[in-house]
Amino acid sequence: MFGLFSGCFEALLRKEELHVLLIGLDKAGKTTLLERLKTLYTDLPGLEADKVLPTVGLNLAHFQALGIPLLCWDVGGAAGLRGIWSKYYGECHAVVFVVDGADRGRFEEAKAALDRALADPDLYGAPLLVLANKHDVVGAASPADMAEVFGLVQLSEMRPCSMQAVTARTGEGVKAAVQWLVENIKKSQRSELIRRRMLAQ
Ligand SMILES: Nc1nc2c(ncn2[C@@H]2O[C@H](COP(=O)(O)OP(=O)(O)OP(=O)(O)O)[C@@H](O)[C@H]2O)c(=O)[nH]1
Ligand SMILES: [Mg+2]
Repeated sequence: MFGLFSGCFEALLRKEELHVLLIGLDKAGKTTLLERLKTLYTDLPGLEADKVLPTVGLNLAHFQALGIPLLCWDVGGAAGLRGIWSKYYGECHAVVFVVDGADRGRFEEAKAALDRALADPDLYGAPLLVLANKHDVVGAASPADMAEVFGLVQLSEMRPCSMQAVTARTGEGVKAAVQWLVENIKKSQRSELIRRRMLAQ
């Protein structure tokens, strides 16, 4: 019986676009990552890293990964723009919090921004992937050290969590990150919550 339900759910997920919200401080590398996702998963290559500008509004990428259609929202991370993040919380299936792993001087600020986001009830249960970006930079913090700083063990009491190293500039680690996202969104009960919320609108 469970197999039948999970099969139906799997079929529904294949039709529905899943929403992934990219947040993090300014200069963390969110838009570079979004453009890399386009290059890896669509026929139209994304912008080269040196063409990417700071984000003021919203950037989007639609693509298919592991047979599932995904829509990524990339919003600006500058201090004055972080208030906009919450507009997307209610409809995102998962959150990706991008950190510049080479900028240890901003880890505290990043952790505070992440904690503020996760305290919002609209993100209840949303799987969280923290990306230690800029892994190509010599001296960048290891994902294990960053997991400690960002308190991943405590965060995973409330939601599925993972910390993974990526290099958005080259794409290193990005496919593994997408695989974690798809697998954890599939397992998450949040998808049903969002579907009901959208049907009610
Ligand atoms: N070395 C290195 N630099 C990167 C990487 N990813 C991004 N960058 C650089 O980091 C800077 C900021 O990248 P963005 O993608 O604009 O950062 P953002 O998080 O979108 O910033 P906002 O739009 O201001 O929130 C740019 O100079 C990028 O080229 C990476 O993997 N390695
Ligand atoms: Mg940006």
